[in-house]
Amino acid sequence: MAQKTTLAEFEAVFPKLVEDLLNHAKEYKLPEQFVTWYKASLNANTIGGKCNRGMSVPDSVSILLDGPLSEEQYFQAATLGWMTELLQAFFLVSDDIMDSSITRRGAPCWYRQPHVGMVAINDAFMLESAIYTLLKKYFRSHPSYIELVELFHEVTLQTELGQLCDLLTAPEDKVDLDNFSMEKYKFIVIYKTAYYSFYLPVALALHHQNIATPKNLKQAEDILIPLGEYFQVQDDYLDNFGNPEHIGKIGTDIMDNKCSWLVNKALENLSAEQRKILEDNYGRKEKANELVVKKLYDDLQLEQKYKEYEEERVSAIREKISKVDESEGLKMSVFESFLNKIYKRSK
Ligand code: DMA
Ligand code: MG
Ligand code: MG
Ligand code: MG
Repeated sequence: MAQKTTLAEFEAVFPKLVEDLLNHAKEYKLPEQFVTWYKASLNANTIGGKCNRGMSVPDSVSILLDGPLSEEQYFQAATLGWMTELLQAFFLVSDDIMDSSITRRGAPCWYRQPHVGMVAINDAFMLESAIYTLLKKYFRSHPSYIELVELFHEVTLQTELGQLCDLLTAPEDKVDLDNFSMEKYKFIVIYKTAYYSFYLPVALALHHQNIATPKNLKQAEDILIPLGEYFQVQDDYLDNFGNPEHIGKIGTDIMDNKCSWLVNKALENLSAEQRKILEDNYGRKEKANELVVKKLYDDLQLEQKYKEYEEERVSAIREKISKVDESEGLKMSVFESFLNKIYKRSK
């Protein structure tokens, strides 16, 4: 029987990894003051989230092995999980600067904390480097070492391509609703979110178990990309309809002129008059404009439309999961477990 990890168990691994990273920096004779800074950045930016991505690595490995993990297996799988969380930390620190966000995980975004400012950009790079330091330390002699390195590199590029499209579709100085479409939306979210959040943890688990065959990787991608797309639609829904205290961040998509799921859904359902209202108020920096758009979203019953979308997507994904071919060691429950973590999430 597979065993599910707990957040406490997973978080208990992190201090050892921080120690490894700091020791590595100390080998370069990094002065103590900067070691302290690196430590603060690692802890502030990597800890405190839900760790859905990270915990999915040990959870998936346990499902693949169909049994509880030994201490050594758990440490290895959790270390790979923490690398996905470091990648996430790197993206979030940068994303919050690019999106001019205010809060993250219930605290001011890292770049907005006292004495941090644009040092956050370099901190983001260091969070990324930490992945490769840990990979080398713990997986240098793993038969899939180079595949692991390449996987992180490729998924990073995919995410950056998604972020590029996300940003260029949302110019700060020019609102053009014709620029948005569900087709463009789909591309943006698959790249900026689905690969690193969903494909990566499962691909890591497959490599860890040496069963990352082309067929298994392809099956994983075919399910996890739509799952990741659904996850980002939830994120966009929560940006407007979620409770900031509960989700730990204040939504910025309307003011940021984002090609969000909600604005695309609105565009499918607008009267000419409502389109004019949207044009005049979307992507503006004033709270009053944002409120007009929020009101429009309510008038268009987007909350209801989101709920319909959710049910439709989830049944389609469940259908796909039921068709997984397990002959090369992959298991349907890897995907069921991941889906259950996010279905109807409110944060
Ligand atoms: C998230 O997009 C994508 C990445 C790569 C962090 P987002 O800006 O909607 O995320 P959030 O709502 O968490 O700022
Ligand atoms: Mg953001
Ligand atoms: Mg963003
Ligand atoms: Mg968002």
